[in-house]
Amino acid sequence: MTRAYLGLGSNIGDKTARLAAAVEGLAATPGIRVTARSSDYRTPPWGDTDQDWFLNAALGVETSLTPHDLLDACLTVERRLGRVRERRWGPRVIDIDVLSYADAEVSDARLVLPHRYVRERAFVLVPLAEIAPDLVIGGETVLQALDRLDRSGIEPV
Ligand code: PH2
Ligand code: MG
Ligand code: MG
Repeated sequence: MTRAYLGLGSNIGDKTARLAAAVEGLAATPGIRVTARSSDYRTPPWGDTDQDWFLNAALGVETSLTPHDLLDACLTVERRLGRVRERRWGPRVIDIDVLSYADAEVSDARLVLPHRYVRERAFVLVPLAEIAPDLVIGGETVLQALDRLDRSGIEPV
């Protein structure tokens, strides 16, 4: 079993229900055991700021899946919850990103691990810091990376 971390986000419709359903869907997937779940955080939209606020959360999982199979499991749950891929960084009913997978370094057309932007985004690191403050990503801990970021407007709900 390998420890991995996932980032969840939603900014359309019933965000709380979407995150809960995503956690349930992941937990019901063979080869994935959810071992930690952060609170849900209300976060200002990042990147494309002309959209509704997001609800974000982080999960710790133990998995027997490969990194790419874990990604596919996340995409399957997204699709089941009605995700339609539209504009990059735009609104979405559910987004499930693989943030890290043990010490794996992956970089191909489908998957980059650790996640390309994990250390630059407070909406990812604030929830992650709740469940894994000392997790090392890119040579620094989650808390160290978070120290550099503006976390204003991010509140647990
Ligand atoms: N996801 C994005 C783009 N912007 N902003 C917040 N606050 N939370 C997100 O999950 C998010 C975002 C694309 O994945
Ligand atoms: Mg995604
Ligand atoms: Mg994302």
